[in-house]
Formats: sequence, structure tokens, C-alpha cells
Amino acid sequence: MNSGLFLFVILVGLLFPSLLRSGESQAIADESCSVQILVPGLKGETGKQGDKGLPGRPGRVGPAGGKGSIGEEGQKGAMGRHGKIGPVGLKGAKGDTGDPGPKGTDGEPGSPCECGQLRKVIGEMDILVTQLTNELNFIKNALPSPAAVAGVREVGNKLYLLVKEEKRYMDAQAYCRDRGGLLSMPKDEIINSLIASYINQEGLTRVFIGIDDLDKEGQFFFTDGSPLLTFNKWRNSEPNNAYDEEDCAEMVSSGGWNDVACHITMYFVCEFDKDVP
Ligand SMILES: [Ca+2]
Ligand SMILES: [Ca+2]
Repeated sequence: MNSGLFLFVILVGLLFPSLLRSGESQAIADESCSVQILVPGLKGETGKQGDKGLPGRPGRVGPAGGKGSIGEEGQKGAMGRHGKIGPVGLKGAKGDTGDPGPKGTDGEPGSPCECGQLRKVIGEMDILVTQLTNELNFIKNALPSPAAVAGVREVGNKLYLLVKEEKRYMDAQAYCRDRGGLLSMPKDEIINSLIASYINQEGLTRVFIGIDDLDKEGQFFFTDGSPLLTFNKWRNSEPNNAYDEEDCAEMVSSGGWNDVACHITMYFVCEFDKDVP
């Protein structure tokens, strides 16, 4: 029994003695008598300090702390992943022209042309263009002395020009050569007639033509070097090499030929080949 209970029992005994005298409380009375015997002893010496007890349970979670100060800047992180592809940009300016590419392979053979008639026409046109070009060149060459051009005559593939400039045979020959031609050479009746007609229409009586025996007396050649064969228009008793100086030839209005001196001057007829520029 501790000291507190002991005192409590004493007080009850003093205040309520009837309780202590009742029959049913005989035991208590006996005890009270014995209590009186129990006098508190002297306080004992302080005992040894006990062993350290077990750790107590964790306390409650404390309230949230205040906002701390901004810490120092951390180190740079590793490179992140690639982002999404962005939207298509604006169209750029046109670039420079590139170098020519390599030559391509040969194409397939074409189908046979079914335009024979067309080709024929084109061929004829080509010939015509060539002729016109030559005629144009001839006319352009004759233009330096347009007043001397009495008009051009044409037979076959030949052009004939009467030049109304009095020249010696060699000068007349040079005039024709400078323009791509020669003194006219009447090698057949048709050409001879044409030149004769030409002379008559121009009211002339004689012109130089391209026939001479300058290389060898008595042997006449055309001025292109070709010999006189079966055709000739020598007048009667011609060539007569009169005065032993007649090595060149003229045509008179009748179309007949006559050998004359080369140093005299007269008009002349040039001829040009239409097929040769
Ligand atoms: Ca002669
Ligand atoms: Ca003569």
C-alpha cells in the first residue's frame, strides 16, 4: 500500500467512525488497527538509474515550412531529343542553271517516209532557190554599172548579159570573169539565135563573143578552152585573119561570125552558168 492510500484510510476512519464500527466492516477495522501499526519508514536511498528505455514512437508531421531561397544555378543538362518537324518554309529563290547533262542515247529508227511527192517538191524548190540565189548574185555583180545592163536573157541553165560598154576583147573577157562568167560562147543554134536576137533588139550591129585563135593562128577555140566542133556560124570567107591580126571574134546582127582584131573596142555579151554561184 502506497502512502496516498494509507492517508486516505486514516481520513476515512476519522471522519466516518460509524462505518468502521459496523459489522460488515470488521475486517476493515482489523486492518485499520494494523494500519496504525504501519508507520512509513525512512526514505530509502536513491536506487541505481535504470537502463535506457526503447526509442519512442515518431512524432506527428510538423507544419509545412516557408518558401526557401532560390538555390544556385545547376549544371547544364544533357542535350534533349530532337523536336518535331517544323512547318514547310517559304519557297526559295530560283537557283543558277546547271551544267548541260550528258548526251542521250540514240533514238529508235523512224518509220519509212511516205512523202515521196513532198520530197520531190522540196528537191525542186531547193534547185529553184539555188538558181535564184545565183541569179541574184549575178545581178548584184552587174549592178556596179547598171546603165550598161540591157537585160538578161536565159536559155537552159545559162544567163546572157549584153554589156553596153565598149571594151577590147581582153578587157571584155575580164569584165565577164570578174562577175563569175565568160564571154558568151554560142555552141549551138539556139544560143546563137538568142544572142543574135539580143543584138538586134538592142539596135546593135556587132558584139564580141568568146571565140579566138590567140593560142595558135587559125585554130579557134571557145574561151572556156573547148574546141569548135561541128557547129559554127562563120560568115562566108571568114575567118580570114585580115591584116594578119584578126585573132578574136564578133557576132553581127544576122548571127554570123567574123574574126576581128582583138584591140578594137565594142560591146560584148557575157554568159553565166545558173548552177554555179
Ligand atoms: Ca587569126
Ligand atoms: Ca575577119
